Amino acid sequence: MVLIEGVTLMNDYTPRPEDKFSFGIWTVGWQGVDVFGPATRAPMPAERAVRKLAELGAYGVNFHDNDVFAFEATPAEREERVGAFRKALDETGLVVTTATTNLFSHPIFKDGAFTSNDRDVRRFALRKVMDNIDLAASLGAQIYVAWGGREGAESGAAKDVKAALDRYKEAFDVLGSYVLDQGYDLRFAIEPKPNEPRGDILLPTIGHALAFIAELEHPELVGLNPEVGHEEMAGLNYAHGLAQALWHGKLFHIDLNGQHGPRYDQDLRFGAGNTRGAFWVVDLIDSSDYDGPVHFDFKPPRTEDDKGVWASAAANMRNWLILREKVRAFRADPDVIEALAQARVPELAQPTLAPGEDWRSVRDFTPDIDALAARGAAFEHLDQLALEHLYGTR
Ligand SMILES: [Mn+2]
Repeated sequence: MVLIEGVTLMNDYTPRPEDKFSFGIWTVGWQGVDVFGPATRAPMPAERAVRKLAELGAYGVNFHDNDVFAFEATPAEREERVGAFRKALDETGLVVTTATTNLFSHPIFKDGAFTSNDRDVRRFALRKVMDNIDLAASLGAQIYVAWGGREGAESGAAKDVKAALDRYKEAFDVLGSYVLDQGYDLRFAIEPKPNEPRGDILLPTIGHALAFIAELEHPELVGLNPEVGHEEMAGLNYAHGLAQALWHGKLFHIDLNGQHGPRYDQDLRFGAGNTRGAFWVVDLIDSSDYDGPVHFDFKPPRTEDDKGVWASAAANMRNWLILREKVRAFRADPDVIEALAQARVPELAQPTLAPGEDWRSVRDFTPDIDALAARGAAFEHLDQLALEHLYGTR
C-alpha cells in the first residue's frame, strides 16, 4: 500500500499462494506453431515451466500427459520425464491442482477420441485417460479436465450426433467407475468449446455440457471447466455462464484467458481482449464460494521470445490482481451501493411469493401498470460507475 498525496492506492500486485494462481504446462510451453507457420520458440521441458512459474509466484500447474512425456515415449523415457517433473514440483512446492489428457494431437484422434467412429480409437482413448488419471492421482490432482477438442465434425452425415452422445456418456460413465473403483479423490471438469479444431464440437457451450452431465451415471463426479475464449467465441457472456455453473453447483475449475469476440481461439493473456468482461468475471469469482484454482489457459503470442513468454505469463496474474482491486473498490463505493438500490438489484433476491403464498396470491394481482411501465431501471448510472472504476477515474 502506498500513500500518494492523501490518496490510498493498493499497488502490491504480488501473487500469493492464497490467490491459487495456476497455469497449464502447455501455455508457456507453446512453441508458436499455427496453421500458417512452424515453431518460433524452442521446446520447453515441463520441469523448466514448473521452475519458471514458481519464480513468477504461481501456486499450481495443470498438465496433459504429453506435456510431460511424448506420445511415443518408452516406459523408461516416460519414467525419466515424470521424474524430472516430480522433482521440479517437489523443489518448488508447486501443486498439481489439475490434470488432463491429450486426446487431440496424435493423428489417431483426428476424428475424436471418446466419440471417434472407430471403436478401437475409443477404447484406446479410455486406456490413455486411465493411464494419466493414475499419474494425476499420484501427483495429488483433484480435478481432471476433459476438453473434447476433436469430438465433433466438419460435415453432416459423417457424425451421428445422438450415437456420439451415447458414446460420450459411456466414456464418462466408464471413467467415473474407474475413479470410484480406484478410490481416487478426483472429479471431472468438462471444458466446452464451440469449434476449432473441429468445424463443430460436441458440448459446444456451458449449457450443452450442463444438460449432458445430468444424463450421466455419476453426475456428482462431473462438473465444468468453462474458458473465457471458448464462450466468447460463441458470442456468449462468460460471467453469466460461470454464474449459471455456480448455481448448478458445477463450477469445478476455470480457464482464464482473453478473446476479442467471435473469431479464432485467441488465448490472449487474461485481461487482454474483452477487458470489461474480465472485470465482471473477477467480480463474480471474488464474491462467490468458488475456491478452486484461478487457472490461466492462455498462449503467449507467436511474436514473443522466451522473455516475452514470461512477461505474458506474469501479466495474467497481475491483471487478475489489478481487476480484483478494482471490483472490490466498486463494491465498497457508497455511490455504487446507492445505485444498486436505485436499480432494485437487492430486490431480485426477494422471492416473488411471500412465505405461505401460492399462485392464488398473484392470480388477480393488478399493480399500477402505467407507473411500472414509466419507471426507469436506472441501470446506466450503475454501469457507468463500474466503467469509471475500470477506467481508473474513481
Ligand atoms: Mn482457448
